[in-house]
Amino acid sequence: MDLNVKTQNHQLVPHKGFKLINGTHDPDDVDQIYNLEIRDSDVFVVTYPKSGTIWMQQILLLFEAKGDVTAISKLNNYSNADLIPWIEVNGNRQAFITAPSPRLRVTHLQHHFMPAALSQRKGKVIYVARNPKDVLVSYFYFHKVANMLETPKNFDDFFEKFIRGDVYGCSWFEHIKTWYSHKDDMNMLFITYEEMIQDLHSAVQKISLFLGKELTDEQLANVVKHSTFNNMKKIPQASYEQVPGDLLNHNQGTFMRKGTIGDWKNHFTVAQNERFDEVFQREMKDFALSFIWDINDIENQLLVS
Ligand code: PPS
Repeated sequence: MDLNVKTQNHQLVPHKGFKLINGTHDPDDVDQIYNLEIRDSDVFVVTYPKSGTIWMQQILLLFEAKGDVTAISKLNNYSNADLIPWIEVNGNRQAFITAPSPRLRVTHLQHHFMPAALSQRKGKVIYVARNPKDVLVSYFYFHKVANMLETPKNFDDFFEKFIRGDVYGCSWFEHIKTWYSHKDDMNMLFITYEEMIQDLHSAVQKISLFLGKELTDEQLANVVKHSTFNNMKKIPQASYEQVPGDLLNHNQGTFMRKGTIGDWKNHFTVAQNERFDEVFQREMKDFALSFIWDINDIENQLLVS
């Protein structure tokens, strides 16, 4: 999420079935994204917040640098988010028009705002999805850290807000269902955070194939090495460490927080979990997608295979 725009209040502004952040997004500008001309080399990473955006940004930057992490570290910017900007943030749409190829961008926007040309199979889209229970927990902590988001009263209150979709990104369920329903209209790779945790090497290989990247085995191995959680945590650009304290309250936590699967178990009460499952079943009943809910699921899967 873009942290470089200082906002005076944390108001979410309803706009065409979505919510924009006052001061960070300009509704008129966001509306014009739909008409952008798209080049075949354009790549949009689409995520619901806290689903692994910065992770994918790091992987794409490493592809461009052929796995050379020093090339990224030398770039004199706040963070990966500046190097692969958010298309919806004030000023970024205009810059996109004349930017040199390849134009790599990220977005949390819903599908209906995005360039119509994507649905004519121009450019590429990578949708990263994450188990919504872990998204909720990650988003709760991020609200405490990020200046432009309202500090949550407590976890219970935030839980209800997330379920209602009363957060930036709106309903997790609507986001994933809408985007997924358009996956065959566009050149889209749909990938999950959990499969990246499970086998980062295979995931990176899959992304590289999708983007038509020609990397040697050694370069690919370097992309993997420098996009692990522990290594990214050490790189200031990848961990938002350089973002000034008035935008990101570093005393309240870190952007690269835990980077794991199943942290929801440390936060949800039994009642909250039952309620979440109920909503999940209702919302996702016609949607054939399964998530790894617990790190032990991976171990069980490995035992079975
Ligand atoms: S944002 O603010 O929406 O752009 O956040 P986003 O980058 O989408 O998500 C942040 C969470 O992704 C975790 N992360 C990673 N996990 C595992 N491996 C790697 N390499 C990695 N990089 C980022 C990050 O720690 C946040 O999740 P939580 O659960 O809070 O740790």
